[in-house]
Amino acid sequence: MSEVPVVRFEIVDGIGVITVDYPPVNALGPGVSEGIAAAVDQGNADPAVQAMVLLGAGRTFIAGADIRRFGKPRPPSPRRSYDALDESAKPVVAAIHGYALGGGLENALSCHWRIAVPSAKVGLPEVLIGILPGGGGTQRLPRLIGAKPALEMIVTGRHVPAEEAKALGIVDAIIPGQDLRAEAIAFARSVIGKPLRRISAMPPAAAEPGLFDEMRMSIARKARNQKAPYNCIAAVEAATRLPFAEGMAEEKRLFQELENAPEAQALRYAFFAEREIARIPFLPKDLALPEIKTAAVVGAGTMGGGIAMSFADNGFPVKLVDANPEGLARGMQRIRDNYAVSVKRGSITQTQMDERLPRIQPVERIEDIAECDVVIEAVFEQLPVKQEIFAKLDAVMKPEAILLTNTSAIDIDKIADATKRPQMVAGAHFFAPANVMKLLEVVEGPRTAPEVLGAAMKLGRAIGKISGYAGNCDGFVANRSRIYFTLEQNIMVEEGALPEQIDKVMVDFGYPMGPFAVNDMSGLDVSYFTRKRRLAEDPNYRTLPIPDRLVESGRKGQKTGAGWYRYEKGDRTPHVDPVVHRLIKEVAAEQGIEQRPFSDEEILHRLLFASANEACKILEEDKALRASDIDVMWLNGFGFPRYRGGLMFWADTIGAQEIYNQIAAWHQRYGDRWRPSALLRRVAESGGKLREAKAPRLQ
Ligand code: T1G
Repeated sequence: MSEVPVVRFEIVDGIGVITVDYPPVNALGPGVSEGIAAAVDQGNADPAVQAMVLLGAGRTFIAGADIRRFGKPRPPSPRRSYDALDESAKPVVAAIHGYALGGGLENALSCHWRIAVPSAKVGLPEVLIGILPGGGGTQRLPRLIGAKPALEMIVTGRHVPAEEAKALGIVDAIIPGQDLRAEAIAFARSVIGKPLRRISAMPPAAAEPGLFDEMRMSIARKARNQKAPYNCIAAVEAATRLPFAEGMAEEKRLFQELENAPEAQALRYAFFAEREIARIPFLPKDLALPEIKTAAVVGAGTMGGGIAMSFADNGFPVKLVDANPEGLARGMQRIRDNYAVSVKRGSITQTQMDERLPRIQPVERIEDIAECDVVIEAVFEQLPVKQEIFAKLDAVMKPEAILLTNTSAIDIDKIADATKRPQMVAGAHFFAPANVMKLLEVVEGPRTAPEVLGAAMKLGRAIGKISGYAGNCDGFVANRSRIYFTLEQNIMVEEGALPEQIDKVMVDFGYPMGPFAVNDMSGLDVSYFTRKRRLAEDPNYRTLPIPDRLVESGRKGQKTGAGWYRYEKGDRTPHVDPVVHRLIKEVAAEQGIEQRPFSDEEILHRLLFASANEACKILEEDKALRASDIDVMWLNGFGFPRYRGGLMFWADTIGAQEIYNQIAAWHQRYGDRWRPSALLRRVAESGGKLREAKAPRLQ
């Protein structure tokens, strides 16, 4: 229990003001719920108090239960805030700014009125951390707004903006929010004497027939292998069948089934890992970072356009440069088309499109971006081309400008060599499509200044990305940690596993698509030319004869109607193709490879053990900071199933010792590509957790 009260109670002209003050987000940490209950009881006992308001200090209302307390023993709360608020004899108004999420919204739903500022967001996102609302949200929200909208909110966990919350009936009024406290007190004064509206007293919510089965069917693919979404549905269903108290008991039962389940543990881990990745412990806390207000992107191709959209989507004016006028026009048209598709899909409004598009200014001359605070180069993945661009940028950009490259593999220092200011150069590796994928690898070159590294990390967050640190090496962290996944994927096909078998294993494991179907979608020729380039650089490079043969026979994937799979015209559904089976057998025979059957387990382990081993090597070399960072990269860059926590979190469900033993055996059988990482061996011998592994420089 912190010394400083986390809940304050003051009386202002007959109105009891209950303020939750538990930074950073007023989560329901130790003493908060009890503090609210005590304040409500105090207000009810004090004749000077006619009504009360509940609000949060700082930047937000209550952002929910303290997630750090889950999975740990918690002393039973003598009196929960929800009950005290619900039973209050005097009206209580929840005044919401920032976020009212989870237990925060549940406290507000236990109040008799709710008001919010225009920028506020409300939601019950518990399903996103593998649980369900455990403070009455599944019983109160359906009663207040109806079963269908409540079900949608609880099963998706989405944050609902204030205006929509008003339209749904969650909040009763939108207040300007210039002076939240004064406006809340005024509203509380206006409801004195009005009948108290207790949601718990409302009858079970009505629901159209089939509502819950429809929802179960609609989430079947996305929620496979998961339990929380289904328990959410069952809890809301209970709100349509049971009286309030019994519904609360059912909610509790369904909640307890989830709290310590592997799914919830993995999702909690992912929540905090995605916050931890922002920290670079070797950067001084008080490091002054240059402010970035204006940006430019060089290269109006698919990546350049997506990067420019990320800036515009987050309020930044951005100049898009391309020396080729047709290329620039095509790039701008692609951006307009992308926005139009998003409006059509309803993921953004026409107003948002009209606000964002003008922020992207197409320019042909590189001189026209000289005053921008940061520039991101996104041209062809060829060193000479990038060096030419950086030499030009060095000549025209203002001295304090930060120069970033979107290369996915080229040595940052070789690019920085083209400038007289290598300390201002770093990598900013976006993932395709750049305006959608949340992951951004910020690559530190050997001469990158700490301010530049810090500023690039911060910039990533400012444009809605999850910035992750990466050291300068081939493939940086994300792609490098997946190199052996791709190699094993292809070698197992040479040895007898079928592409569709491998894809089924990974889809059953939880991936949205299998690796071969993903290859067909992104085009087999892209990696074909990468392999050719690498073979030219290194004669010992392990080629992949089967995908090479596919490309050389014109099968480049979806775009040619055939790749690893066959595709019907205008349809992206992959169909197994006996032509590919024959080609695989031919190449294996030519290579003298005896083919054999594969178990699903061997397939899964070959792909993910190889990746975990390489992830350990990346950490050993200080090219990544934490194993949990690599997990965040797999979750947000490669579609790794979130409810499994990430590559290293999943590896711990197998155990470092078992993984090490298997890799050591494969090293004997297959040779150097399976050389076990020393870090992996150390973790195995110490009985440690791979997800807790860190780079030597952080030890
Ligand atoms: N518990 C503990 N710490 C939390 C927290 C929480 N609920 N929410 C945020 N933090 C920490 C976070 O780790 C970070 O710490 C700092 O606050 C800032 O967060 C009974 C069972 C509110 C939208 O799921 O979605 O209620 O890294 O970097 O980007 O039914 O945080 O600085 O040390 O994310 O501005 C339900 C989770 C809980 C909301 C703000 N609530 N939080 O985003 O800041 S379950 C949630 C968020 C529950 C009840 C049930 C976001 C945010 P640090 P941040 P942000």
